[in-house]
Amino acid sequence: MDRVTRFGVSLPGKLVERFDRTLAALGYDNRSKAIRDALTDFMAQSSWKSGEGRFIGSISYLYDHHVGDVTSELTEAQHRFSGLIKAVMHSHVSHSECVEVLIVSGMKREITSLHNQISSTRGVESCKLDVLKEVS
Ligand code: NI
Repeated sequence: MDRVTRFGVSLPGKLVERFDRTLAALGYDNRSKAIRDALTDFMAQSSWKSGEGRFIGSISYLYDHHVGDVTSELTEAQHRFSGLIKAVMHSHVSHSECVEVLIVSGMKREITSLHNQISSTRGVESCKLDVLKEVS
């Protein structure tokens, strides 16, 4: 693990109170771990906004498998982006609905392209991209 650096941060009292309540609700027992997690997420989101490089993340989506050709269209998309997709999880969450989660690792433009393709497929009700980290 990297060497630990201590630094002081000045924050409004009300923000600290809200932060501590949030930590308690989430089960954190110290601020350092929560701040580390928040900073990591902040940096992943900002590098995603400004960067063009390689990223690791997930694309999760819910669809009704009875609608049109949704199943074969999603399968086609997965084959087209097979170099990007590291793992696929599928769950039959109800009689008609399926949820899939794709673990992706690759160039931002490819991840964006796959996300847009899945989001715009007829039958997909909800599609979410979650970026975890920029790969250096
Ligand atoms: Ni299913």
